[in-house]
Amino acid sequence: MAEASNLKLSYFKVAGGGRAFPIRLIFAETGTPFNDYEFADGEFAKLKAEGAFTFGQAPVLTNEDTKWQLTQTLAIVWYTAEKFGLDKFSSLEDASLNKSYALSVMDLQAAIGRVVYGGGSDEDKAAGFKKIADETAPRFLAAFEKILSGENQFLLGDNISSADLIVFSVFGWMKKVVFNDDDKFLSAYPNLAAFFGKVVSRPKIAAYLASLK
Ligand SMILES: N[C@@H](CCC(=O)N[C@@H](CS)C(=O)NCC(=O)O)C(=O)O
Repeated sequence: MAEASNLKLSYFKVAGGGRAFPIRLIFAETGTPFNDYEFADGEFAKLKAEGAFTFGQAPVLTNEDTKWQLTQTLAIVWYTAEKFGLDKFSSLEDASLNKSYALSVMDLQAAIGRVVYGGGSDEDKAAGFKKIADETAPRFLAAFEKILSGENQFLLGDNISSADLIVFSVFGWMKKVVFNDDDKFLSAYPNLAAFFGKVVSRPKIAAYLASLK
């Protein structure tokens, strides 16, 4: 097991884990214990009004001893992945690609989020999801398919890194909300389909996913 942690991850209770999901996957994959805290109803608004959060948003990672606090999903992803030994790159170029892939797939997440949380009518949402399925998603799927076309097991080589877990999280969410939880959207992307299989069959990830059922 990795170094014991006094870290608390605070987030909303949302189906699928939302922005906290890739962070939870990093704790799982690195075998790092942490305080996985979900706000009770109304608690976030109360704490936010009291100024408990640096930027008034969640997820928030807090060191329970020092009260050091970190916000922004990707900042938390990169901090935990580096601190607990998941992200170990032999070059600045790979370390930078790791961030580039994560930032890129978060653009896809933002596009989906605008449809899901944008407040449009059911018709607006259906049109938004169709545009994502027909135009936005294929652009990202094709890009990651190409990145995975070589001999590498994962996006940055044969070791899993935080970019893999972010891509896995966002595509998993997209599958649920845009593609009716159907794997068919991967049929034209064999490398990505194989990549998904490799992520879910990692023992600690598999155990974590099983614990959610
Ligand atoms: N870019 C930020 C966005 C964080 C964000 O939008 N958090 C939402 C929940 S998903 C939130 O805290 N909403 C409540 C609020 O803004 O009052 C990140 O990735 O952490």
